[in-house]
Amino acid sequence: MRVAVVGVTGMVGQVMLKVLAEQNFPITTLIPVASERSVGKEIAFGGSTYQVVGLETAVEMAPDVAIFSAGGETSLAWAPKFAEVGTVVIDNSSAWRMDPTKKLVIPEINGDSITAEDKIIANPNCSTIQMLMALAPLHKAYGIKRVVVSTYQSISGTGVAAVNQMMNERAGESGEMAYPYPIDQNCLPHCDSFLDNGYTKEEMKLTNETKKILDNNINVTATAVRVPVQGGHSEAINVEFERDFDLADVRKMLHETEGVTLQDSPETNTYPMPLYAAGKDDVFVGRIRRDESQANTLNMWCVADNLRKGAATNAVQIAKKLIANNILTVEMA
Ligand code: 11C
Repeated sequence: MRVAVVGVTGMVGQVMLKVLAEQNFPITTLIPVASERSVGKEIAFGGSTYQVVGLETAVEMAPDVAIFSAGGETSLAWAPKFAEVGTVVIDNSSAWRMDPTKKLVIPEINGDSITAEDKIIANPNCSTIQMLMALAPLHKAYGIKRVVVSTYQSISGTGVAAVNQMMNERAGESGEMAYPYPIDQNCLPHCDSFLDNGYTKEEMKLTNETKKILDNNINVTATAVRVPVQGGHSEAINVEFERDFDLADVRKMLHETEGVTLQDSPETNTYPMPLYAAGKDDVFVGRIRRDESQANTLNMWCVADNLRKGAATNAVQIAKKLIANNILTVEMA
């Protein structure tokens, strides 16, 4: 399979290469794609070296799959050009997520909805993916009415400029600011830009993407906060169900969910933390307890590597789903 990775030099692009290699994705040719200033750079992958090409060249090569992590504008302009030459595009940006003609996919939840007609497939936002991995099995069992979520999002979600800002602050040096304020020793209740309703785009992604992926009847209200953690997003999730639940059943269900790891033993201080989720593909869930202030309501804590299951891993899993469901066929040597 000929696979283009668009935005290969970025943070998500680099993790994408790692995940493609780890998951033994059947690549015959890698097409690393980046902006003009990176064209010609060499990328090592799977024992071979590949030269970075520009978008136009990549379209001419008509890859089987193109995984985009190059920002919304690039996706809007270029994904349709790849689709026209028959490439299936898996897009990490927010450009196509809420387009009613495009599928928004977490493979474990709605991966089987993809058909051969879907030429541009959207990867959800990182904070939505990890929350829904934890909520999907519980929705099936008890029916979710409403979710109140507060996020604690790492700076790698913003990109390399934010990592540089925090490292400069820690070193006592000045430099380019990715945020309007210092991030080290601080928390910014501000992820992505503000909207007219007073929420941020990041907060509304949690609301709108949940409705599109899981159930349009679920109401979500969110507060998204940037914290001085380099990698891994955490979420405090309060969820109200239609029906009552048993805590032991909830734990069992999450324990048995593929892609979810239960870490929930207060007696041994066992709970998920971003430091230990780094480099892992699973979503970690713990601190599961009944909300004693309201009927049929649960509190939990959920952590994942935002560049892995929140971005690269989910995208590669979508590509694998296309193969498993015979939407893309791998030619045997
Ligand atoms: C963050 N979730 O952590 C963002 C990063 O809509 O794909 C990804 C933004 C997006 O700030």
